[in-house]
Amino acid sequence: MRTEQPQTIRLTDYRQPDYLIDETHLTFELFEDHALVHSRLLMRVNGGQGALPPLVLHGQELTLQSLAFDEQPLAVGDYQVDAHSLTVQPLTKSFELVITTRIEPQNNTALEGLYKSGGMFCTQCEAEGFRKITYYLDRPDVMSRFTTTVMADRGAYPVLLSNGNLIASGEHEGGRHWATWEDPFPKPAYLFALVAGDLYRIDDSFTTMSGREVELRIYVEPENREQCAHAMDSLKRAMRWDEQMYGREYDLDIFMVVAVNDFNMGAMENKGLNIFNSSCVLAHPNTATDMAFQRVESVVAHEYFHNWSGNRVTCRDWFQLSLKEGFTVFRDSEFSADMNSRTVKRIEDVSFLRANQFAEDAGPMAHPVRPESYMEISNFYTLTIYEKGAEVVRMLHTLLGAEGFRKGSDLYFERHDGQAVTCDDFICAMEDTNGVDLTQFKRWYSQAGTPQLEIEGHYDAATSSFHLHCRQSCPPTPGQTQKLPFVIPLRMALLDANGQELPLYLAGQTQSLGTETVLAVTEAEQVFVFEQVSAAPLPSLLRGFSAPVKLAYPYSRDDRVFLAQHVDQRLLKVYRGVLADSSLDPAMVAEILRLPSEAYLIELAQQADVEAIHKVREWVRRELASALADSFRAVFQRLEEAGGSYSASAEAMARRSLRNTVLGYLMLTDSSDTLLACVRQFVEADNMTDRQAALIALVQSPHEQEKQAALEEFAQRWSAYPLVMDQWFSIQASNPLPGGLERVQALMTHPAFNIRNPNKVRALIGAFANHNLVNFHRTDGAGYRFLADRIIELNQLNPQIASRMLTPLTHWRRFDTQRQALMKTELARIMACEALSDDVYEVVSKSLN
Ligand code: 0A1
Ligand code: ZN
Repeated sequence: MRTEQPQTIRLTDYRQPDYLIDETHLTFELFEDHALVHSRLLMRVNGGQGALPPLVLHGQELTLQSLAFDEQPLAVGDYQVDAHSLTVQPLTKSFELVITTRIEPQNNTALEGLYKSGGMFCTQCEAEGFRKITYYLDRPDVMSRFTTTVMADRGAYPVLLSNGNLIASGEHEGGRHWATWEDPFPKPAYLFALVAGDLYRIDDSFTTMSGREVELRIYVEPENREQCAHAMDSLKRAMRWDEQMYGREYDLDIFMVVAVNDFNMGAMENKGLNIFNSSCVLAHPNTATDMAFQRVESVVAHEYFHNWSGNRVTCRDWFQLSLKEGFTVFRDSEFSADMNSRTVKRIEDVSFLRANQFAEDAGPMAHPVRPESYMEISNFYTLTIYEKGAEVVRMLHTLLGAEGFRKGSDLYFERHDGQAVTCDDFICAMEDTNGVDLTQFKRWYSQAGTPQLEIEGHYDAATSSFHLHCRQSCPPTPGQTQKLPFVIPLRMALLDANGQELPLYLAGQTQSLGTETVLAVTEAEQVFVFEQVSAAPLPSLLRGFSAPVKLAYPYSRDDRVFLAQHVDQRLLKVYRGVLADSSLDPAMVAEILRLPSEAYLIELAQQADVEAIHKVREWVRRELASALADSFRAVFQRLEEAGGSYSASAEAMARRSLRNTVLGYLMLTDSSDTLLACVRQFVEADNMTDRQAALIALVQSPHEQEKQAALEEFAQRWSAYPLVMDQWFSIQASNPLPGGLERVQALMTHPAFNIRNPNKVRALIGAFANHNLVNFHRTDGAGYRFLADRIIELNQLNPQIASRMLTPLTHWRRFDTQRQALMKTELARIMACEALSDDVYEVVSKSLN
């Protein structure tokens, strides 16, 4: 057990920095067994009269080689160094500090700071990785102009990149070369980036709305050169969209994207030099599924959008993380909605939020969109900050309307360009442009937990009025027992017996609100009275999921079927009708056929019975499969005929989505024809979406021979493609058939598996613990023990990934007492480890509390 606790950082302790850094000049000498970082900082005291405060620079895992103040080398007694900082006493208000540190990128398995991914050097500095490169004021409110020189062996590292524009380059003796990059925009250190490697470059260009020409470059390892077209295309569409929808233009002459195989997250928005997990760049129909194509599109857009929401206007401190992340996720999801089917995108986002963010909000790590404290900031790149944060921005958009929202965002960007600001500043810009008071709305930023909204409707025939009684509450979360009412935008309509929307007249208002409106629920209890309602209506509530709440309305079963489709009475009939209607969007039909995920059903339950949930869900799937078999066959046939050869269009993706959903159902019926069709699809598919869908259906089927043959064939054919092998691992890890743990343990020794690669960890260990619930929650606790062992191993190698893998164990309160005990035993075992990282310590200690 570690003896000393990590420090807790609190929002209320925020203070302005004592010193500022006007210019940062870096020189990197890269070698195989170490790197030297020379840093020259032009600094000055931040305001303040009187005595100069000591200068405390952040620094971690650095070997200090030399330190000079205004060209005077400092002797050992002139400064103090500990594990986290370097302290010196400045004697003048402004000064130049020159520091040389030595680091070992080749031994950096945490993938934070400067590290090696395969044969390439790269960086990841958000949130606090820069301090592992050199001593610095590593906080987002210290913004500086950077100039960076990279020196390395020309043969092994022909490409040398950093932020901004290339201003000079040249040769050194001994086969080495160098390049100097200058970034004209002041930025915090977390947006710094450097890349050195042997990379292939794909070029394109973009003309901005003011007519400037921007060079676009994607750098990848040479074998991936054919897989970049979709990312480049997405980038150009994102650039155009941000001009059209937000009036935001790109600001440098060059925009670069680099794909790396070893990366803790999806991607990083470093100024002018985005670094991506290769899984979020590479996409070719032969190797990537339609889902992967959509992910590439949205992540490329997300990182690009950060250039304004994050870089030009950045965060004052890390408590404001959602300021950039919530806003940027909202922006990227609107972009995806505009590029694809808006409805399908919304359903996907909402399902994901409900299954995962709601669980986070109900667990031991629950925190507000603006947290109040943390031990390790890396633990706060959460679904609450990103997805719930985006819902909060979406609610503002709903309440202010598209135009009001746009005016607010224009003012926000204009007022705060070049600044490091807070969520309050964002809200203030919205208030100032729209003349509204959002004080109560801001509780979404300060109160954690998922609000409950209970609504009852009463019709009064005597007065032709309909009363909507709304009651809101929010469960307690760690550190917050009492909650005040939120502002909940409730988009709603009233339907008559034919499913027609009725005109809405709120009591006391003379004008009709039209047939759909957004009510603001602001009180703990509140009644809305609608008049001129001639018969008892059926309310349609929380349309478009207008607020991230749990809605309870005592709908009858009939009401629900009616809401899904106005005419039919029974679910099967609804499904049959939907399947027969070839005019419907196939992607939408696929969504309708998708049952709620096991994770969502567990989230809904007070105490979840994992086996019962799995069995009942499987039983429903089988029942649907046999009752609707004819309809499914007809659809499968119809879509095959419509199919033709591969296309990447939205329509073709929608068809594949429905056809493969239907194939999944058909494979649950005992039909040899279907088995043949599935094997044929696996063998003959001209794209990865269809091939993978067939493989999943085979793997989850009882047909051992066909399954093994397909798995082997797949592994042989794609062994040279790491991202395809990730799919192969993940399909097997998610297979709910008995023996799941043993299969995963065997795969750990497969030559393509590597615990140092985060994508592999997610594909095998993550998929098992998060998507194979019956096997993970085995009653003998072996699933938990396996996960805890891997976390202990990862804690040494990569604390961020170790900590992320902990999530399923932290939800122990959801399960029966026997499982709770087993899960807690594993958490306690992890807690007892020596040398526990801050990352793992924070999550384990909070979940055992
Ligand atoms: N800002 C990035 C996410 C990111 C955060 C941390 C990282 O390393 C620990 C890497 C990326 C984004 O939102 O895309
Ligand atoms: Zn982001």
